[in-house]
Amino acid sequence: MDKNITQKILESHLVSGEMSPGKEIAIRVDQTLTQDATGTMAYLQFEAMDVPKVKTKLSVSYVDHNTLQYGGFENADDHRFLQTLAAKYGIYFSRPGNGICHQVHLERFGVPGETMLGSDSHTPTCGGLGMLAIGAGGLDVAVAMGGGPFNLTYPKVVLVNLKGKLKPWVSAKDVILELLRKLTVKGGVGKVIEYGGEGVKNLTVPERATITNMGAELGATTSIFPSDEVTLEFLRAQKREGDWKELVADADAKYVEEIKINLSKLEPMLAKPHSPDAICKVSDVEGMRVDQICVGSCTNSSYKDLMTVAEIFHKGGYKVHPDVNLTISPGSKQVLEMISLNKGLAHLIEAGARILEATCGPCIGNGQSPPSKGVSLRTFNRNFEGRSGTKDAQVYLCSPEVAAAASIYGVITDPRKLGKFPKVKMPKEFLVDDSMIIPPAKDPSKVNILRGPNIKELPKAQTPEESIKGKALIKLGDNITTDHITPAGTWLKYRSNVPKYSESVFSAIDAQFHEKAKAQGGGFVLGGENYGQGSSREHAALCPMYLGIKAVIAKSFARIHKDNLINFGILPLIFANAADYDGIEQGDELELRLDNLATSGTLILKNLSKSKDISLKHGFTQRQIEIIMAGGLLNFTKRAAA
Ligand code: MIC
Ligand code: SF4
Repeated sequence: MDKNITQKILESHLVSGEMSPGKEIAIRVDQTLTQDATGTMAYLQFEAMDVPKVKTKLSVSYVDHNTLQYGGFENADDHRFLQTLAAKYGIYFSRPGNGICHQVHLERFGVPGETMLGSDSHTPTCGGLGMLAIGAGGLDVAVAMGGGPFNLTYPKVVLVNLKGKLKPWVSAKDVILELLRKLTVKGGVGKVIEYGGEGVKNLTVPERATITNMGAELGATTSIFPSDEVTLEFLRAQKREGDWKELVADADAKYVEEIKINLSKLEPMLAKPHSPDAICKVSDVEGMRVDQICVGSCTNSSYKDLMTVAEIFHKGGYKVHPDVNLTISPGSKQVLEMISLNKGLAHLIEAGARILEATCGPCIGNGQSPPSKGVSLRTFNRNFEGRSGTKDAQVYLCSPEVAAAASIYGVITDPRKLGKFPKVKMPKEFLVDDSMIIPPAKDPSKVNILRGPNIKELPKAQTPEESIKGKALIKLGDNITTDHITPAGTWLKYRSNVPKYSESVFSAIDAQFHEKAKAQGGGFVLGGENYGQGSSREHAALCPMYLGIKAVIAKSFARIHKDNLINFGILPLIFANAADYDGIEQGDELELRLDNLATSGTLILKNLSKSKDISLKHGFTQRQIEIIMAGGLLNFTKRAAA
């Protein structure tokens, strides 16, 4: 039978389960990736498993999120913990300053045909190389490092058939914005987005990676490109041609759906506030005043992205408009070093750009919060309300080309007006220097793991009672993000301090939420469609668990967050009839009985305040039920090992 790329990789990594859409399968994980904001928790959990050394082919721990290390010792302590722990347990450590995990992993580690699990939702970036790279909660990654398989729902595979070639001033970002326009932020749930067609060869690996990176915003399990001659060229330029193998779909491979995109017909686009799928053409909002422009993030911080901006300024002799702040965050040390050696960096500085470190930076609200009601144009992947650190900021997402044009004119401008496009060629050779990646210790017994006072004990999940009673503590609408649940920005430094971080839960919606939840001894959360979209941060489950939340009842869930809730023993339940969402008000007293959890897919929720019974579905597999009954995945894994 002819197979698509996803089937080929899943089949060669299958540990158990039936390869049929909707069924649960378990796969072997070749590589793992963590970053500092999710990593401390993932490694505390890994330690709790008592495994002397990671069992993967390769595991890398990156520090790229909290590199400012401001306002106290917390981040620096966490980073020291991560570095010493990596040395002890056989993990490579990418030092702060070496770059954003996804960009560095693409450059230095991703391997076509292999699988990767990363504790960051944009792990699919390496799909640009033909790798099956999936984002997950830290606990799932910890289990994979301990040699356990990763469980997932066998995905529906969608073909995005590309033809033609991007026109000057139109870029890879516009391809993924077009898909977001077509599919929306929940259009990819349960799916792998596989790219094919004759247009694929016209996209470089970093361009493919821009597209697979932002497939996370579709809610997709992952996205993947074939591994072809272009992939080989990229790996050769990274001095890694030995990692290449060809991987393409068979001629008659089947897909559940096919979406056609003609690259030649695309035009520059933007995502409007406050959602990555609020797509419009640049021409629709042309002339709008802009306060801030940020180029970078794991979506658009490659050599080509930054050189394109540098060349636009340099060739045209332009300066940054006096009313605009332009910041540049390179994706990696490799990118930063290369653009400094070829004068691209000098051209950016000359134009008036502000150069930041090779990290996530403003993308996660670490600095560069826009002014009140400010308009910020970002080459990033998320523009959720408040994520920038300024609640009333209007954040738009766009390509580096659109960002450059607006930086010059101070208003949103169609970049095609700038005339001749300064095409940047891919380097024949990248500058390879892995000295900021520290290999694990030769003698782990000599390594002491250093822990600062910010690292608090892991809270333990409780096994559920047969009957759960409590109030509907909060009622929320559709598309609630993990940034709403556990915000980042100034809270980021408490990622290894769950008691403190729990004070942030829903703080932008209800500042008293955490006190209320604690005072009531926990309760229920009500959500609409696509609850928990966005990041992989397991804190969005762990902190509510700490506050006593027992179940989240919603119309539908985002994949990673649903898994995280189960991993921490919180029940993600779905209204059997979406209209029943209207039958519960915030403050209603509810009762949920779990007696028949294992025997029936339906549970009855009693709304005691309204004397009404509501049917809920769960769709849990036997394994998920056992995890919940064990009080979370950590207990479940320890029991299984014993
Ligand atoms: C994000 O972009 O939201 C993050 C910060 O990278 C998160 C991970 C985290 O919350 O630490 C993600 O995308 O998973
Ligand atoms: Fe970092 Fe932003 Fe990418 Fe998240 S989306 S990994 S914060 S650059």
